[in-house]
Parts: sequence; C-alpha cells; structure tokens
Amino acid sequence: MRKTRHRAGGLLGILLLGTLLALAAACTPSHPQSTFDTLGPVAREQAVVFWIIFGLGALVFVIVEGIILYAVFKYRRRPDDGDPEQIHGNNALEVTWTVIPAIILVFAAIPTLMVLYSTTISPEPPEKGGFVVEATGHQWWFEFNYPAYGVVTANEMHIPVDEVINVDLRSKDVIHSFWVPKLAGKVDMIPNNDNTLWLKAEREGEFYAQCAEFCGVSHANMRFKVVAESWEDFNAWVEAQLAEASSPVDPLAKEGEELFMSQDSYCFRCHAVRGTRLARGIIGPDLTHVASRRHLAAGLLDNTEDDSDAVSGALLQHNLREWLADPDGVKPGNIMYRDAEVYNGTVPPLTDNQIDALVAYLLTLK
Ligand code: HEC
Ligand SMILES: [Cu+2]
Repeated sequence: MRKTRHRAGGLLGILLLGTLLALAAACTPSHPQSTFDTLGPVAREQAVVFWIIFGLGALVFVIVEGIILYAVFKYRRRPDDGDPEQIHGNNALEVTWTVIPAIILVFAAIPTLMVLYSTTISPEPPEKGGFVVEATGHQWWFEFNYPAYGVVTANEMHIPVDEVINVDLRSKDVIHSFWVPKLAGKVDMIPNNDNTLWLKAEREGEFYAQCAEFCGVSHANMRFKVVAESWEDFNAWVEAQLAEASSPVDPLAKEGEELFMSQDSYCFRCHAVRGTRLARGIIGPDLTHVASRRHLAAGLLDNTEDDSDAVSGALLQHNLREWLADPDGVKPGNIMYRDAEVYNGTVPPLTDNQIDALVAYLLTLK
C-alpha cells in the first residue's frame, strides 16, 4: 500500500515537472510569436510592464508560500498536543495585510498607466501627417487599406521600417483583435467603433500576427503578416499594387477570366479585380494582386519556399488549386465555401478543367 502510493507520487512529480518544462518552453524568444523577443517600442514597453508585474507576483508568491511552509512545519501537531489556543481577530495583522497589497498595487499601477498612455498615444499621429493603415477584420481574414496611396490588400501588411505606423482598427462583422506579438497589440477591432494603435518595426523582416479575440469557427485560422521593409522596397511594393490588372493573353487564362466574370462561377460577386468592369465585390479579398501574396487564406497556405520571401509560382499554383477545389478543407467554415454559388449548390460545382482555367487566370494577377 505504502509503496504504490510512493510510486504514484513520483510519477505525479515527473508529470508535473514535464508539464512545467513544456510550459516554460513556450517562453523561448526565438518563437515567431514570442512576446519576449520585442522588435518595436510598443511591444518592448509592454514586455517591461509584464516583467515588473511578474516580478512583484513572484515576490509575493515566495514570501507568502514561505510563511505558509514555515507555519506548517513549525506548528505541526505533535503526539501530546491538546487543542491549540483559540484566537479571534487581530487588528494589527489585518491592517498589515491590507496595507501591503495596496502598496504593491500602487507599484504595479504606476508603470502600467505610464505604458498605457505611451503605447496609446502615437508620437506621430495622423493629424500631424503620420503614416496611416486602415486594418479591417473580416471573418476570417484581414483587409489593409492605405488611404494615402490608394492601395487595398489582404493578410499582408507592408510597412516601411523605423516609421511610426498608425493603424486604424475596424471590423465588418464581429469583434476581432489585432496582434503582432513582436511589435504591438492586442487591440480589439469592434464593428462601428473604430479603435487605433500605433507600432514601429525596428528592423526589416516578416512578423507573424493574428486575430486575438475569438470570432467564430475559423478564428484560429485568421492570421496575417507584417512585412517591414526599406522605404525603397515599400515604394516599389506600392507601385506594383497600384497597377490595374490587364486581360491575359494565354488562352487558358483567358478562359479563366471569362469564367471568373460569369454566372457559371459568380467569383466576381465577392472579389474585386481592379481594371475589370465586372469584378467589384467587397465580400472577399481584393484579388488584383493575389499572385504577389506570400500566403493565401489568411496565412494558411504558404506560397514561399522554406527560407525565401519570394512567391514560388509552383507553390502558388498548387495552393490556388487546393483552395478552389476544397476551401472548407483548407479553412473550416469560411465564408467563401459557405456562400459562393459553386460550393453551396446554387450553380453546378467547378469541374477540374474550370479550376485549371481559374488558377491560370489568378496566376496572372501579379
Ligand atoms: C460569397 C462570396 C465569394 C464568392 C462568390 C467567391 N469568393 Fe473567393 N473568397 C471569399 C472570401 C470571404 C474569402 C476569404 C476567405 C478566408 O480567408 O477566410 C475568399 C478568398 C479567396 C481567395 C484567397 C485570397 C487570399 O488572398 O487569401 C481566392 C484566390 C478566391 N477567393 C478566389 C475565388 C474564385 C476563383 C471564386 C469563384 C469560383 C470565388 N473566390 C468566389 C468570398 C467569395
Ligand atoms: Cu478572431
């Protein structure tokens, strides 16, 4: 009896230790979504507040647990003990244990409020000509608008490095939340109640980001990327994004374009392709430059080779095919699968040849 209890205790200990180690591993700064490897001023200040509060919490934990352990051992029941002395009330003790936490809370509140202000108030606000990006949450993807440039895109927010970026947060449907762990967040995107945040990336690169407020079945599949680049690269990107789509010459792509604009597919109903007469939909992402995006479906399908930022034509083709053949398999519950006529049975489903033609057309939208 004693022995098995011992062994169970040992097992429990190992299990507990294993769980703790696994949890601690989540803190590794090298993880793409780690909040400890901060690469912008907002995230850094947030991390400092985290450490202050964590430190205060750890101090309280050690002192309180220490006193408890001390009391448990020191005053443990001994063989000849009778009833312990009965005490009711101790004013000095009660005042002490009210005042000390109050002081600790003041120490937590001061840096919290300071950071709350400095991370909310943009150092270069839009009224003073600061850089603005409008980010709109949709179930389950992000739209990005650059009012100063006239650029509209999805799931990939390009910004110049070392610039203060003011992000206007909106939502088309339910509450979402904008979070770029290494740069800034989390601020809610609330329908009919615009929020703002600012951020700055201190080095070039791609930063993982995602929705941080449960927003329906594919919430976990609602990601995006921030691409921080030199002004030169950013301007080149803007210029490429501003170009309108031109009609393809390749016969298969041409066939795809016609299908896209027809009532056999209804693609045009939800998607915009600037430069065309019919495709002006706003329910889905703007597809004018879909072939230039590093991911499809809000970060789910990667169009780049492992250690490259460049879109691989072969991967993109494969991913577009996968998306059109089975959107629900890629992203459960997505609005395109739910509402598009070719998937909900209003018109016949796409044939393999039709998918080939549509993919050929989409590949021309660079
Ligand atoms: C009911 C509106 C609707 C219709 C019709 C529709 N789509 Fe979509 N489409 C969407 C939505 C919404 C998304 C975003 C899905 C997500 O990521 O959650 C999307 C995403 C896409 C994407 C991925 C874009 C990106 O940047 O991630 C492609 C490509 C696409 N649609 C092509 C098509 C084609 C081709 C058709 C016609 C067969 C079509 N769509 C019909 C609503 C629609
Ligand atoms: Cu969400």
